[in-house]
Amino acid sequence: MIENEEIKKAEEQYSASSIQVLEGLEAVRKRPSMYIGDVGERGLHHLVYEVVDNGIDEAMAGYCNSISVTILQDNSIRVADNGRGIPTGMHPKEHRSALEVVMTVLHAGGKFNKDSYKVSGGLHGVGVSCVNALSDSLVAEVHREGHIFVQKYSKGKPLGPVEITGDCNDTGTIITFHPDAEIFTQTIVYKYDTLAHRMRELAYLNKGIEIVLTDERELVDVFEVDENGDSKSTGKQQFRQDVFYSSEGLKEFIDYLDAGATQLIPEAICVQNDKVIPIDIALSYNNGFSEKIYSYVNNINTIEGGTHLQGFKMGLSRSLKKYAEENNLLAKFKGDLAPEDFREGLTAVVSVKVAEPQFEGQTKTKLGNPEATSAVSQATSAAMDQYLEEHPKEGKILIEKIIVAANARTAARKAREMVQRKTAMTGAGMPGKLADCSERDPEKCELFLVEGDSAGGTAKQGRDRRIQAILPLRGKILNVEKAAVDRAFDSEEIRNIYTALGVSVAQEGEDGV
Ligand code: 0RA
Repeated sequence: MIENEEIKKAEEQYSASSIQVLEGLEAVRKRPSMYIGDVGERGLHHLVYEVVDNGIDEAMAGYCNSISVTILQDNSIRVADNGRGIPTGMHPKEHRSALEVVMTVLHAGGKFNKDSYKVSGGLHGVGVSCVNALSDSLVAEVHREGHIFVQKYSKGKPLGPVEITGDCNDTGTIITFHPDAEIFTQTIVYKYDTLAHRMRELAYLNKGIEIVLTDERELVDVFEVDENGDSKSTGKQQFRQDVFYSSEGLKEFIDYLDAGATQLIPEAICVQNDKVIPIDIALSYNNGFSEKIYSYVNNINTIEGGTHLQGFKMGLSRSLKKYAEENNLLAKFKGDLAPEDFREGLTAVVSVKVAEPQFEGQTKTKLGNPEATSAVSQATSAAMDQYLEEHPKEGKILIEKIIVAANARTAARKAREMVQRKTAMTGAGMPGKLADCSERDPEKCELFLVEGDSAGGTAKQGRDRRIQAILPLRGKILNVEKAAVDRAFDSEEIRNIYTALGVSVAQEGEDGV
C-alpha cells in the first residue's frame, strides 16, 4: 500500500504540470467501463491485454519478438517486452519525460504510435495510461539507450520523477501493475486460463512472437519423458508456465482448433493480402457438419461478425460455385445451393487490420466498415480460385461435400415439414411409451430418458409421478451432433423426445428447436 503522505508529496511536486493530465485520468476512474468495457472479471483481464497490445504493436512494427506476462503472488501483473522501450526523452510540448506523458495522458500512446492499428471502439487501444489510472500501484521500467529508467505511480499519478536506476545493454519495457480494488470491486484475482486463452490466440494471430505466461501463485510438478516415452515426475516443482509461439500463424491456429477432426484437404488454405486492408485468412474443411468461423479486426475477436465476415462468406461461395459450374461438377445435382451449404464442416480464421474500425452491435464486436466487405471478398475468391485451379482433387472433394450438405438441407426441410404436418393432424399426441407426470407447469417437471423398457420399469417404480415423467428409449440413440440434420428428423426416438418435451421445429437461426 502507498502512504497518503507520499501521494500528497507527489501531488505537490507534480500538480503544476499535471492538472490537465490528472483530469484526463480522473475521467477513467470515474467511468472505467467506458474505457475498458466493465469492471468485472472481463475488465480486470482487459488491463493485461491492453499492456500486451503495446508489445504486439512493437512487434508488428518489427522491433519486438518476445513478451512475457507474469502473474505475481499478490495478483499483480508484470508484462515485459523487448521492444524499443517507451521513449524517455523530454516531451517537446509537455516539458516532461515522454515516459510520464505516455503513462499519464489519455491516448498518448496512440498519438506516438501513429502507424499501428489502434482501435477506437472503446474496447482496446485505450492505452497503457488507462491501466495506470485503474491500478493502485504501477511501476514502469524502460531499458533504452543503455540506461534503465523507472517511474512509479498510484491511481495514475506519478509518485516521483523518472529516475535512472542502472545501466543495461538491451531494450524493452516492463510494466508491473496491481489492479485497484476500489475500482474492481467484484474480484482482483486473475485467472490463468483466461489469460492463457488470449495469449494463445495472440500468438497465432501474430506469428513469430513468443509469448510466455507464468503464474507465480502456483507451483506445479515438473515431469520428464523417459526413454520409453512415458512421462514421470522429477520430484521438482516450478511455476505454472506456458510458452505460446507460432511460426506459421493462422494455418497452425486451424490445426489447433480442428485437432481431432478428420480433414478433407491435407493443408489449410491461406488467403493473404497486404493492400489497404491487410487480410490474413486460413480455412479448412473437416468431415463434420458444423461451421466454425472466428473473425478478428486488429487482433480483436469480432464475436458479432460484420462486414469482413460477410465478405469472406461471399468470396468463398462465389469461388466454389463458379468452380463447380465451370468443371461440370453439378451435372448430377438436381437441387439448389444455399449459402450455408458452402460452409458445412468449415473451420476458418479471418483476421483483418482496419485503420479506423467502426464497431457496432450490442457488445461493439461487429465491424461496420463497408469497404471491408469487397476487400475480403475479392481476396478470398482470388485465393480460392487459384487453390482450386491448382488442386483439382481437393476441389472435387469440396464440391462433393457441398452437394451432400445441400441434399441434407433439402431432406431436413422435408422431414421438418412432415413432422409439422403430422403434429398438426394428430395434435400433440404423446409418444406411447411415455409415463407422463400429472403436473402441467413445465418449470416444475422433469423428464427422465432411460435406455430400454426394463430400465423404464425400474424408473417408473421409483418416481414421483406428480412431477417426474419417464421416457424409455430403444437402446443407444443417434448422436445428433455427429449426424446430418435429416437423419435426426428420421429418428423416431429423437422425435419422441421433442414431442414429450412439447417443443416444435424451426429453421436454424429462428427461435425454437
Ligand atoms: C510510444 C512510442 C514508441 C513506443 C512506445 C510508445 C511503446 C509503448 C509500450 C508500452 C509497453 N511496451 C511498449 N513499447 C513501446 C516508439 C518508440 C521509438 O520511436 O523509439
